[in-house]
Amino acid sequence: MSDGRTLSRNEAIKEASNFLRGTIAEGLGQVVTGAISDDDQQLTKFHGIYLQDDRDLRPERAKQKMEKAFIFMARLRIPGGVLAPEQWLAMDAIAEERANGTLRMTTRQTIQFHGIIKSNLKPAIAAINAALLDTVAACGDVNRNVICTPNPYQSVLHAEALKLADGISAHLRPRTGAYHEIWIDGEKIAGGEEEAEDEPIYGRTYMPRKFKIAVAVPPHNDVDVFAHDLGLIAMIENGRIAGYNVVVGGGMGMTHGEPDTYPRTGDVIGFCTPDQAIDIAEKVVLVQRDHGDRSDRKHARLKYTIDRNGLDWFGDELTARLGYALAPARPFVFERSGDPLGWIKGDDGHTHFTLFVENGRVKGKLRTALAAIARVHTGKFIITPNQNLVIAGITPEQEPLIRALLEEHGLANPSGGLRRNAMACVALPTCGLALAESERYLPDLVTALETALLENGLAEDEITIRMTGCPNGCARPYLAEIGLVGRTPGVYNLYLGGAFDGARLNKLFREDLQHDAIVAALTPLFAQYAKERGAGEHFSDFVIRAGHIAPTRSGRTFHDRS
Ligand code: SRM
Ligand code: SF4
Repeated sequence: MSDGRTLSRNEAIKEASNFLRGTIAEGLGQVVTGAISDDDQQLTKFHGIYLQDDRDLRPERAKQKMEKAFIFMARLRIPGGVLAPEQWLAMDAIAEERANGTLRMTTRQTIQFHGIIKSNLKPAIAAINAALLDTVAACGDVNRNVICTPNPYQSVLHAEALKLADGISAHLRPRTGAYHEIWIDGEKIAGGEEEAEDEPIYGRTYMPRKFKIAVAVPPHNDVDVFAHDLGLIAMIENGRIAGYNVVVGGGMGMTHGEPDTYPRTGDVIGFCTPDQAIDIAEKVVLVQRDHGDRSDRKHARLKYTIDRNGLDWFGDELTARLGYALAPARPFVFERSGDPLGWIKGDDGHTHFTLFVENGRVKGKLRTALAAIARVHTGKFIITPNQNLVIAGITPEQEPLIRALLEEHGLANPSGGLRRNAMACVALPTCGLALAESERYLPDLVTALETALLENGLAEDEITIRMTGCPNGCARPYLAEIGLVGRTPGVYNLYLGGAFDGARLNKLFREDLQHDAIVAALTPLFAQYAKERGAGEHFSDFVIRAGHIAPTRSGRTFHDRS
């Protein structure tokens, strides 16, 4: 869809790229610079790779008239976040040998490596390939890592949901041979799908913009299903997945000062049987491929395609491509977003431990501890969509050993309901789009807020808080009860009223706050909440009931402040 308007520059880059090759291979060989060309920077995203620079070093490098401290970020594709312990160990080694010594678990259940210098990039990707993993389509205008309620070992229902996530991921994976040609020198990944020099689903210019899919298993909305272009909510009836409710048109990103950009919660449009789900994913992708805005990347996501044309139009387009209509949506209840932390027992008698990892950053002692567990663990490591880690499938025989290792390394979930539900995006120093700190600041802000919570007897209350360094929404801040979005260094907008179950967006409460002002704005609300809340009433529902903020009922009314 371009309506005669000029296509965006990225469309030309994709078209001319020969299925995502561009001049990446040549650029990697150029030793005079740590960077690659502008056009290739757009193309490497489809291979899961970003050119970044260490922004902490920018002033000093500029003073010395040196080129920026260029580094690459590489993001894995791990549908459902499931890794074998050996794969974890392999990633741990890559972090040490080829990146900045950290593993960064993301809000889409995968791992990012930061700080890879150019000469380390190919060896890093080759090592990822050797561990039977890849970075294909982890970024770029394609279907991204498919996320799924973590822990397929919890029950057969969870396992079935993961199978669907895997199936969708494989079905929508780009078919170009460019990835293996460039990074693995033509070698094919063991067990990988056949490559073909055609893109039967995407075509030469792929999607207008990124596309995201999540599979949820109620009562946990731990994937934030309403934040996705396409969400599938498992409908459990008589102990089995009878099918999935289909949700379309969710997304988070917006731009400060541009009200025609906004976060949006997806709409539930119907129900499908399990065997229809992959077909539905493909056809939703095709509608967006053909009707998404290819002129203005700020309006190119499915949420805008739907708001521009209407939900009925979208339903008709989908039905026409499917050749059948979706059944009416079925009732469902979500109890919460985020991760329930700690120990649970699965249906098969195995136990699972969900460990809180502050902002998903695995480094130092935590890295050492997790590697020690990976060396003896016989189950899986599962990254959650909330940057945490499940040590899953622990046998009764192994449980004492894993418990001992957790204790020996001091790995326990933190006290504090706010901290346990806190999430921050990466932001500085690697993210080129960051306007303010996020990962490096949120822990301190939570500490400051904990004082007010403790004074009001709310220390262990579960309240969600999410921060991002810019309005793109990478930690899904607009679905948090307390959302903080960076404006400029040290300055944030404060959003309130996002539902605890992730079904309602929040709304702007105060603009341009610095640290003390954020604490000052929230402290009286905590005090009033402690005194006046109803039984079981969440903080966000309370601030709406008490009249502090209006509820946001749709993406289009997100910016209305009445
Ligand atoms: Fe994101 C761009 C990090 C999840 C919306 N995101 C970026 C980039 C690549 C910056 C860039 O384009 O130069 C960030 C890299 C920072 C760094 O140094 O690592 C980045 N996004 C992240 C991660 C690592 C945040 C985290 O702390 O975990 C998440 C990686 C997910 C993954 O593994 O695939 C991450 N990003 C998200 C999410 C949440 C989600 O997908 O559930 C969103 C909001 C949902 C959505 O897409 O609507 C999100 N990221 C964006 C956007 C805005 C998109 C939009 O429609 O407006 C951008 C900017 C862009 O695409 O132009 C962006
Ligand atoms: Fe970077 Fe903004 Fe995403 Fe944070 S929200 S990682 S600052 S793009």
